[in-house]
Amino acid sequence: MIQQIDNFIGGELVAPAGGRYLDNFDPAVGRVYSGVADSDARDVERAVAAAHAAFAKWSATPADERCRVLFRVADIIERDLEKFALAECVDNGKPLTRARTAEIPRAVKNFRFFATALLHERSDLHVVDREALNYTLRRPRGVCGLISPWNLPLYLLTWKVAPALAVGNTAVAKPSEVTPMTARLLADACVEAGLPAGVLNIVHGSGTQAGAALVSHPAVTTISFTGGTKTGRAIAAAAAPMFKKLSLELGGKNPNLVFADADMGAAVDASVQAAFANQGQICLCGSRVYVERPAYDEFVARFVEQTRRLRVGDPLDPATQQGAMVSRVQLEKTREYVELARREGGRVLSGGGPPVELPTRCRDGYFHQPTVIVDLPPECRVNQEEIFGPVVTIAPFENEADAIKLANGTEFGLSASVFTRDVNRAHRVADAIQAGTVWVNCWLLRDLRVPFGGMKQSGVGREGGDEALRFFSETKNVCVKVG
Ligand code: TXE
Repeated sequence: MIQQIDNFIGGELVAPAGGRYLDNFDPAVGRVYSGVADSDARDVERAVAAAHAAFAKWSATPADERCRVLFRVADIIERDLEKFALAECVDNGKPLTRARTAEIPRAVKNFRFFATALLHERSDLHVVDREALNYTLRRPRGVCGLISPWNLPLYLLTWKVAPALAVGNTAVAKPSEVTPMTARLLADACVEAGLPAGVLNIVHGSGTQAGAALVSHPAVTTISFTGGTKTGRAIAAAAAPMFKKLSLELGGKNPNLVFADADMGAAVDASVQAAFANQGQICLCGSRVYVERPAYDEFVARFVEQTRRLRVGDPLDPATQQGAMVSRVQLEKTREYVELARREGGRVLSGGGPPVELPTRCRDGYFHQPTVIVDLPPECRVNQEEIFGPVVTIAPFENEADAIKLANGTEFGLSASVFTRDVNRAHRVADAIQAGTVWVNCWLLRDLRVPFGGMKQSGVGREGGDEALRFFSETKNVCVKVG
């Protein structure tokens, strides 16, 4: 009998109203290893009612007590790090080492950061001559709907849960149906930490059924979503007529610009990381690399050599650097894009198909080699659409203006990296790139204090730091006449 993952509603594990479960696959072996509640509007109704009932008390709980509870949740995840890391690895296919050293510790940090950030919040006071005082109150918004994807399952879920709860909201979370296991463990951590029943509820199931019911529920005031741009569009359309407060973190097609004066070794290291970390399944991955012409040949040779050395294998093996892709759908999508690249005139310099050697256990897993493609024009589909797999394209550019034009030449605007030793150019180019985050001589150095989000079709709104606390708060001005 495989484990069935139930919903977490009102502090208890509850079977879905319809009694149905979706298959949950271990992508490294290509087999079902658990079932996940296939919830519908009835389950969402129940979860929203529990969140609604818990709101008055939780929002009135002193901030330092809320902070203490969230800290306890962080401590429990940290204590059980191995259990969480294994769950994320088996659900998602990512190397266990990555889950253990990056994703789960970052989820712990989310809870600690937002719990303490709350204690440092300031409020504004504006004085109008001797006539009036205006002060600004920030209050929790009520029940928040938190919808998260499968690529960084616990990190992106807690990135929403922690600030929403810290501010005093209650929440109904809908994790990705493809990777539900860490959310299931989070429910246990919340109970053990003493989080009052109903403050966090977790409803599992498909996006079109459970997710859509959450978005359209009239008692859910606020929706925070991370996922694909197409889904974001559907959610925005459903939420807009109800005037819900909305944050959308969507896809990316992020450029890496490497100027000829850059430290080539560092640029190659960071660009390989940016292209293939988490099998290329991070919205911030640098999937289009542009290199200044004089450095192009050297960069490509070093990049390909380093890519070939990446070890693809069993995610449980500590030596593995590239695990399995999350699902058969994602694997097929990646294969189709590689075929498309060939038809569009691209030359595959490395990878391009399944790995040659895999342990027997992983024979039916969803693996794809890290793949490097050159000779594709900037406007082709492979250079315009988000693949979300281990595929990178490299092309030359002639000068700074050309580099900026290429960087900005897609409908996305999530992040970018610039590699140069010229500090003036670094600032100039960073300013000209249309992206929510620009890294200079690095990739994915994250600071939870800074605003995070995308321009153009990469999203609406900003999360992170104060922005998150403000997003999950209602703002009210009180004007008091003096004298
Ligand atoms: O994302 P979805 P998927 C991108 C990436 C990937 C594509 C699809 O390009 O290939 O999205 O991946 C829920 N109403 N990113 O299918 O469908 C869904 O159940 C309400 C980028 O996983 O957007 C899940 O919980 N909810 C990304 C969540 O939305 C709905 C990370 C995300 O699912 C819904 C992951 C609906 N109508 C994928 N439909 C990033 N930017 O980090 C789905 N959902």
